[in-house]
Amino acid sequence: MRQLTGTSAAPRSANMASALARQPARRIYLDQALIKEPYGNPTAWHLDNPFWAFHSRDAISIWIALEDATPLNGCLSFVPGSHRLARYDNANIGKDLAGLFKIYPEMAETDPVAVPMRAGDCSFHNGLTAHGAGANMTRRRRIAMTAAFMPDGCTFNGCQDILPTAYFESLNVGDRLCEDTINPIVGRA
Ligand SMILES: O=C(O)CCC(=O)C(=O)O
Repeated sequence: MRQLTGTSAAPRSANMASALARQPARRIYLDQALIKEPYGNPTAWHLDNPFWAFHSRDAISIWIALEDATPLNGCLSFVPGSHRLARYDNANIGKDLAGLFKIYPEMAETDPVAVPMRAGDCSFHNGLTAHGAGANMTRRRRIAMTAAFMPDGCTFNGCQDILPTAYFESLNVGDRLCEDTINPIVGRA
């Protein structure tokens, strides 16, 4: 479940995201807990931004390990450079782990990189970077959280995703997503 809790934004990480993407200002788009239960399934390869209510080649996700994340309990893996190959076509996060590579066979030419983390570590990835997570083969939950940062000035693409229904229904495709109570500015370069 994706949840919008804009006021819990972490300004320091948003500032880092702005600096990484060389964007003058950045809004929070979503945050959510990511709990992989004991013996939980893998997370299929996917891109983040095509699920969202705006399209941008400069959106950034942060993933924060709240417990150690290891290859055994389902740390993230990434395909380096895949954001340069991505369009906005995406695969579902379902049982077909490799569905994304049927859409983008060229991404499968690069070896993925697993990124184990200690609790408190984080990674940033472009919203068009191919990533997934392994199964949790352990007896304990793997607990993480993520937030998505949207460059200021992005426009609504017609997809509701996590937008509250009343706000979604007030929008027309092409409107700027600049409602500060929903997507506050949380970082400046
Ligand atoms: O934490 C996970 O298992 C996967 C998270 C992920 O891929 C995402 O939030 O886009």
